[in-house]
Amino acid sequence: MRKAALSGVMLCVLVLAGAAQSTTPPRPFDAAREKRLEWFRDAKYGMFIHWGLYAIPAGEWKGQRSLGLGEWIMNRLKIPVRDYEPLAKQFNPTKFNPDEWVQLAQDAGMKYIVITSKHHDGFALFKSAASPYNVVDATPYKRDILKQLADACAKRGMRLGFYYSQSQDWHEKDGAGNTWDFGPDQDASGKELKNYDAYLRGKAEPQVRELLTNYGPVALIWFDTPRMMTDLRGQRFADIVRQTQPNTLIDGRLGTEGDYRSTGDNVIPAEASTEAWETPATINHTWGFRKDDIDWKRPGEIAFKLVDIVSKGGNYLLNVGPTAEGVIPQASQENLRTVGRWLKINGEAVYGAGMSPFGDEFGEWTAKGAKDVRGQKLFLANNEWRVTTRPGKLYITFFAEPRAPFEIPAMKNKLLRAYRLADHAPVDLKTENGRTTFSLERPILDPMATVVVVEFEGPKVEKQPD
Ligand code: FHN
Repeated sequence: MRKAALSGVMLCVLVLAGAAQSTTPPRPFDAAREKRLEWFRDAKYGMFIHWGLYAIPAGEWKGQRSLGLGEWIMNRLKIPVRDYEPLAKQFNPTKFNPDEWVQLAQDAGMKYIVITSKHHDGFALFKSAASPYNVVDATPYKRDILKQLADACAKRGMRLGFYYSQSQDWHEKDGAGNTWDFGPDQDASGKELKNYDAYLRGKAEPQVRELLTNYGPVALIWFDTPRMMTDLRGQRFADIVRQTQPNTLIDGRLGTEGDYRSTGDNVIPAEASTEAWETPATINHTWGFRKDDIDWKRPGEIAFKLVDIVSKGGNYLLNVGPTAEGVIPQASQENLRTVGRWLKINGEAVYGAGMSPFGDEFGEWTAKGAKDVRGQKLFLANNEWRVTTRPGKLYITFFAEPRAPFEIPAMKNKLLRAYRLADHAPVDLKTENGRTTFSLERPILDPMATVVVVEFEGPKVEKQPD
């Protein structure tokens, strides 16, 4: 019965695992790429920052509320460049304190920061010779945001990467995306109607070169929404990165040549993967600040998503959206810091930890053909516990009181001992008929997430055949 159910599940997995993630097949082993990825694979948790002129309207334009993402307001309301561009004259983030931002990321337990250097609206948060539409040349603030953040990161040992919208640039007549001022990018047959290469060569490529030249070591470039990004065009960006800073990672949305896979926004795959990957995620429902969105993810949700992702082999890049003044909303800060306090005690289960050797704990594909909100086959997730690993150790993180007694998934290795990670209190293991169980004192130590370490013989879990 169990076998039949499992093979049904396996079938769905074969058909659909790619659908929840990327459609590209796993790439051959590349030693140089693996070396570049070493820090990324250990880091697990990063801070995404979406900041730009869109923080000024913050979801409302001339009394009209724009729906959806705060940073898309120009596009959603079809605001002409001549009306949107003057926002730069109001951009004066006097409360921006880069040290506080980096401190927040550190308090939160995040190991890298990725900030929007230029989003789709075309405005750069850095001094650029390629376009005067930047924070130094076009605003009363006049100071390079990225330079200040790069200095603060360097001082505090925080890795810094830059988001760069390579394709969409609504400010430029030849960039992709601004159909309301400059007409469609392509006709129905796919023929390009703008001089897209003029934009790429005149603004995007030089700006990416500036980012890689003027701010010290760049952990990664986070390209996004690769429209009309042919292999040749993508390769031009990849060449700039590789030639300027060979250790800089390229995310999965350049359109070609990424070092790791980026999932869809807020998408956590149903299953584990050995390929490096990252989930970019919002902490409320927008990336750029919106004054009406205060629906923050709670610390428990954030902790669950982080451990869920790590147990599947990925990284969690969690976004904050600062206000136009330069303040990261207080409530989101508090939630991040709560998770950071948990990580201070339980980080061994997260940083540098390996994925689950099991997988059944993730849940199963529905057998009834139901679809999720994205129209894909529904995965019925189990969110009670997750497993991460280090040589000779399993970290079982409980997000709810475990069923008592809790049965450790079957494995061939001899189990040696168990204890709570937070206080090292021993946990008794009981083995009967080849099944090992334990019970935790109630209520469990930390209702947000309690980690039990189980030590076993040998470096790696050897699974029992089903
Ligand atoms: O259009 C962008 C969006 O504004 C945001 O930057 C996200 C982050 O992953 N990327 C695009 C949508 O996928």
